[in-house]
Amino acid sequence: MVKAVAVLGSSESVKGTIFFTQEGDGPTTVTGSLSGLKPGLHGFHVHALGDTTNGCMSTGPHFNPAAKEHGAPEDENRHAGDLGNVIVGDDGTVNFTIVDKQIPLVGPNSIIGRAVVVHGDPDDLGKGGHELSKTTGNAGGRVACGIIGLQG
Ligand SMILES: [Cu+2]
Ligand SMILES: [Zn+2]
Repeated sequence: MVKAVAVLGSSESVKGTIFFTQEGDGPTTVTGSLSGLKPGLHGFHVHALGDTTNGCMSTGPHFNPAAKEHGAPEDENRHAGDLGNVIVGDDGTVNFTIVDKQIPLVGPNSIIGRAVVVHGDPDDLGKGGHELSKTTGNAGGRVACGIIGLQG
């Protein structure tokens, strides 16, 4: 079992911790808790770079090793990093579990050393008809991020 973790923080008092586990070459299970967000849907992605020298802005675009378009987690045509939305409750917190096959912790497309990003707005999953729908899901600003690192 390979394990990883990302600790999220930001200037906007958003906080959270995201855990990743993968058994063999099976899917990766993502278990997270976030707080300090506005209620409702927030885009949640793996971005390509684990670089926070300029905050979440320097984490690059969505992780996209197969050069596809932005989409929903269940779509065939999606970025590997497209994990959809998390749904924040009225208290500003969310606890969630995502199981996904395109974000391995080992191998050439490993997400170790990349970043998870939480957005200020809903991800339209590529279907919003906005000029940004097919690249970012028009999910708004990057309100929190964390670098995905190996865990013992
Ligand atoms: Cu994103
Ligand atoms: Zn995407």
